[in-house]
Amino acid sequence: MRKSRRRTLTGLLAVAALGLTGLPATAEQTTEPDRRLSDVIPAPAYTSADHRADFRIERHTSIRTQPGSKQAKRIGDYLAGVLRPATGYPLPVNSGRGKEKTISLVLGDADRRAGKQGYELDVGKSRVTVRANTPAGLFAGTQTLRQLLPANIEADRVQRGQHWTVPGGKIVDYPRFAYRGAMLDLARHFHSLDEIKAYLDELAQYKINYLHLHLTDDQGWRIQIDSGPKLTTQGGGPGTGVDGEGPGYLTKADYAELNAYAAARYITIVPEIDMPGHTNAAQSTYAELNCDGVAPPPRTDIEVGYSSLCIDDPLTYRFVEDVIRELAAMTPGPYIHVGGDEAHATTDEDYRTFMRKVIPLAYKYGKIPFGWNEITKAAPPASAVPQYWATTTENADVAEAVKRGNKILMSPANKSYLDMKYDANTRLGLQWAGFIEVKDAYEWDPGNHVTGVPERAVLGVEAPLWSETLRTLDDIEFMAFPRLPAVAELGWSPKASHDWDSFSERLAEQAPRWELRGVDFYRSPQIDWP
Ligand code: NGO
Repeated sequence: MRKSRRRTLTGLLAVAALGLTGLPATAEQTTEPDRRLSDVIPAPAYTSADHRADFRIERHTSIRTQPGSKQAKRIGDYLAGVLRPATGYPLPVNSGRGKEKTISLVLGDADRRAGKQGYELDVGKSRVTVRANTPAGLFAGTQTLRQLLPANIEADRVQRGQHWTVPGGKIVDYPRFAYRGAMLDLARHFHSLDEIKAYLDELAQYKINYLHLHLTDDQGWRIQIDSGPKLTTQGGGPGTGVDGEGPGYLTKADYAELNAYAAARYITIVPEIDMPGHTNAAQSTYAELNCDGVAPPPRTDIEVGYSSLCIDDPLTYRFVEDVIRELAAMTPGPYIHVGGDEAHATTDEDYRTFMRKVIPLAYKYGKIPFGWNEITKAAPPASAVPQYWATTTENADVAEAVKRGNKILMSPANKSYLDMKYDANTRLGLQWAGFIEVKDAYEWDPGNHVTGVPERAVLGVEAPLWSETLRTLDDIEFMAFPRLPAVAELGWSPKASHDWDSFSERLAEQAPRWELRGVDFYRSPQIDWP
């Protein structure tokens, strides 16, 4: 039904453009299909429409935020910043006269179901109220409001003649899983501060609340560590990265800036130092990190599984502790990822020895460790988070970890890896875990994917993006969109709302928004794009 509505309107637009209707030239912009409260990604938990209560943002609309709350004010400013360019309206925050139509951002007393991350959105004729128990919930609610406006709201210039209507009614919304993540690999190719910020801007709109940064690997070391200055100047310097084309690193100041930028979008950074394998960048920089004391040459190929820190050498643990101490000190979030994947050059016994020394170091510096699912072999404490990246739906070690109380982060490579090619013709990406079309990324259930890992044992979902084949922000965007919103919906929306037809229609409506924001994306043949 909705498709035919869109087609009719497209026809109307074409006629209007030809000037055959006698409508003023600007009228074509006002004929965008009405949006519905449920036309949002991720799908809201509960909506109830009231067609007589549509709200229209007008020249004199103002934004009011919870008195006394700096965070609410900051969210109001962020929202105003999003709405001003296309509307051209002043949208004052907390300085209107009080009689005008308002968008109110209220903290406290939200519906109990909203919990710590959800919100209530009430749209009436003269007021929109977003209400939440926490600033994170309030921010999430404003992201919904953004998507409820016509796509042109994303334009960076005033859209004359456009009516800025929000559909009337009520939403109560909250996430299925507490953790909804994306991951970016800075080691294979460094991505600049501005590129990471641009990615954060997009993630925030889909209620992603964690960004995991893969900071070190065989090909490069991308985070400043004062106790090992050559890690970045040499290990992240000129010639590093796949094909020697991805040099660069984050200074501590960059990293602080990034954390603040993420925090303003209610996103927490999870930094990863991969070990005991994937360590060639460090070992080719500091010879003493090798058992034989000889530094191997730097690597710019994409082989995996050949490097290992020297498990029996106390110096290894002094190095690791220095790194974890410094990283913990500069990381405001609760987590540090210690890697642990593909340690094929380390025996199982050595792997356990290593992890049993390293995991406590994370706790020692006040952080909860994450590790790729191999970490379950070392039986980490129940609060540690194994990240499932395997392509199988059976994994005895992970099922055992669940019995011991660990919650699992789900990012199966054959479902949620954004670096897998869409199909055989995709010019970027890898294919070791198979092709992943949008529908493949959407059609799986994180709460029932691995035997022995039921919904209650799932912390959330993550969509990792490895950078072996990526260079630019366009490359990142092309692989992330439209699959990232699919994973975001799996992480946020109630299982009962899961529906490919609905999702694919809502996804199609994101396209004009991406175009207006200059976000590159893959025009999957599975979607009926406008
Ligand atoms: C694997 C491997 C990474 C690769 C990635 C490419 C994990 C956890 N380890 O995922 O080193 O970059 O695949 O898809």
